[in-house]
Amino acid sequence: MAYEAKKIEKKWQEFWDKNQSFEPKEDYTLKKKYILSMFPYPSGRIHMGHVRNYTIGDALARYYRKNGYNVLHPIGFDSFGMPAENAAIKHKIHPKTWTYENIAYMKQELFSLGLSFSQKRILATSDPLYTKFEQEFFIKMFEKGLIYIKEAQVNWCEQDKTVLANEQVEDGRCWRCGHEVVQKKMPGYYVKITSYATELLDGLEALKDKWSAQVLTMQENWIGKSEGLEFSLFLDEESGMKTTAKKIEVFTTRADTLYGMSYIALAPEHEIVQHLLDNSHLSSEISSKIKAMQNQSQRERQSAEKEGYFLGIYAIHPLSGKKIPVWVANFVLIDYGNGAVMAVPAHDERDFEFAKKYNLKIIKVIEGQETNLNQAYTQKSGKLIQSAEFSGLDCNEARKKIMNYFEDNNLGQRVVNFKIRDWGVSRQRYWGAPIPMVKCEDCGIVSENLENLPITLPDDIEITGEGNPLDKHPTWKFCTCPKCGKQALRESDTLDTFFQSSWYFARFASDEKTWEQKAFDKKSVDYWLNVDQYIGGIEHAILHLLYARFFQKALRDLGYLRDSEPFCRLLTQGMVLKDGAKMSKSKGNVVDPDEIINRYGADTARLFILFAAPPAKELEWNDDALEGAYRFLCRFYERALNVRGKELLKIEQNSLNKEEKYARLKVYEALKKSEEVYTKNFAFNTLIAACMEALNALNVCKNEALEQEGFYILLNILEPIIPHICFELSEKLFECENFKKIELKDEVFIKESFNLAVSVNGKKRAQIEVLSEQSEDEILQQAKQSVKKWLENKKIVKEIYVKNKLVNLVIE
Ligand code: ANZ
Ligand code: ZN
Repeated sequence: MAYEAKKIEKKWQEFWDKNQSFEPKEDYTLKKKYILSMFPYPSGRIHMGHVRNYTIGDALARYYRKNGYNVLHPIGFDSFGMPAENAAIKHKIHPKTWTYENIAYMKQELFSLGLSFSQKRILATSDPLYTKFEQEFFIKMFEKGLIYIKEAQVNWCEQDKTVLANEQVEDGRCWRCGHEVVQKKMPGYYVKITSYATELLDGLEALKDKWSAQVLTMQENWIGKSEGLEFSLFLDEESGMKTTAKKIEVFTTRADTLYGMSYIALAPEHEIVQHLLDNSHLSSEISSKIKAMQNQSQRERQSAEKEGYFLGIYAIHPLSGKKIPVWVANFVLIDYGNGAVMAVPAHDERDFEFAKKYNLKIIKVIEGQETNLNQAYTQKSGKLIQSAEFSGLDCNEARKKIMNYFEDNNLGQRVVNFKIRDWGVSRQRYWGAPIPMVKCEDCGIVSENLENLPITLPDDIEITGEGNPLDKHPTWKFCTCPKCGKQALRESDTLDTFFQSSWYFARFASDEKTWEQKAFDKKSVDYWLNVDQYIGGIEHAILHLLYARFFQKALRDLGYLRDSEPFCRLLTQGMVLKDGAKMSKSKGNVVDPDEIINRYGADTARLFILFAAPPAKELEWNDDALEGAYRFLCRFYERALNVRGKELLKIEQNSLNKEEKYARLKVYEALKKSEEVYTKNFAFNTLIAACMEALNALNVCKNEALEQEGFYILLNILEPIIPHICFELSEKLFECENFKKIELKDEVFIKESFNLAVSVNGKKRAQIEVLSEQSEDEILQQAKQSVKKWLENKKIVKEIYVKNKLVNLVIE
């Protein structure tokens, strides 16, 4: 009987379907595992990256289910977003139609892979029911001050005609379409992620060894905690006349370099600069140069040469009392610290470059190795010089002393700054969750009443790609004020789609029978959360994974959830490559999973993907290896069908010969490895290799009882990876539809050993103990080691090994 993948896979998929084999149980006393692979965007078809992501998750879910856990393994669709609108423009199809057609197709694709997802908890984030609770969270966060409106410079993508969050700008370009991002001043809603900055940072500690170090570092850098001193410099009297401000506040992480300050640099948007511009205190030439700087994006400024202008004013050094010139400079950021820098060219590279260009003083205050000043000495070691009473101190000690001095004398204070910025969530798009806010002439900005939720999208819409279709809709935005009942205007912006993906894992954890009534059913989310194992791409290291961590904490503080971290363990899978490049439509190097499944079957696709590389590493596509995986399954199937007897025969370990013991050992080694692979290191490739080895060993000894036991165990180990064929064979061989857990037998692992005499030139010099499965090479190595002193400076001319008896080494 040949291996008919199609037939077998159809049969078992129907069986699982009919038996609802993968639904989570409602018994909350059972030990649980929540296994989640990041949900897909419904772009139309699944790709190999999805196959990899979901196969890894499925293997884990099946493993735990088989081992007696109550397993939650859900799937959904991240279904709002721009591609649906682009499709609408291109193909004249409604975004909703396009999205839900894609979902239907991809669902069928996913289930054809034999993925053990719950069927009852499938959701799409564009479902009105999902929007309803999302809007509820928005309103609760708004009321709590966790969401606010501000007019600010935003990243604007001309191509997509929408605002982008900082996290969505990659190298100055739109993360989605690659178009250059420009700066634009616009009002919008912001999520106060910064109020959780400390907790988001501190929480990383507990994730060590559970999340990849790379992701942890990326989050740490993005949050960007920085401790230093904030202090004021007063303007001298003459300068003070020119501007209403009397002082400049600066932030420094290097208080030890205070005596090396030789100029102050202000951001072009700094209020003092603005005041000088507005009151014509600067020459027209300099004014226009500064205005040009203001119009540049942060990105342009960073890549441009350092540029700045003396503002004609001076500040007083707080310790020395010296006059310090104040400049405007393009490298100072307005939204970091105080938008002003005490510049120390001797010890900071940027300040140095600027000072060289404009011939400003360079005052060395830390003794470094080098004597000349061709570059800044930026190391945090050395003794202070030219620093009044602090001279002679080690710079690290001096930093503390100087900060203490400032605090003791009310000159300044220690502060902590973060690089992370609040998350702008307003998008001028149609296919998104409407922001549930209303503008009333009398009441101002008011949130919708909860009983009016969800605020849904109108279906009759024209999408042209220009402007926001919701804003242009003839009637949609006209509503009544939830507070006073007067005519009012609905907010026409929709939410960033990352808002939806920030809480879907928690929605999955809630019993679907309560989905209509509430965001979360407390009992079920407390049981299922947090996610025990999350699996997804490294590209989400900051965006999604940071937002989700924030949401978890915010929803905890709103009383919805209990835990502080959403994802207990995180596995970031590597990319799928072909010909060395990431598989992508634009490169034209994609392999369609449907084709593989049609040609070889889902089990072949699954086996190949888990065998080709460890999950965290990149996976290079290889047609031969795919073919190889298929041939292996054919052989495996045919061999298995030779096994006789439905009841496992008893095996007497002592009665086995050497080959048989070896084969049994290989089977049990694979079994032992399986636990470590499924629960700890996910090295599926090595587990599959161990199973192949065991099969080969069984083949050699041809012992019926051993083969029977061997297949029983191997089917058990491999079921999470190649489920259809394993279910089919265990039904055929053992009449079981489920796999019992098999205990490791110690006696199998007792390795047989024997003694060997080791002679040099025929004279016995040592005796060694070797294991029966050791190779001749290994035995000879061990023998030579045991008679090392007789071999010193000698050349071995002959090595004789008499199996199980002796080794003789002949030397010159
Ligand atoms: C004096 C100094 C001397 C500094 C020195 C550094 C080295 P992190 O660590 O990233 O927080 N700075 C402060 N505000 C700034 C702004 N708005 N735009 C650009 N630069 C700004 O960086 C803190 C340092 O960056 C601060 O410490 C300040 O320069 C600069 F040898 O002060 B430092
Ligand atoms: Zn009103």
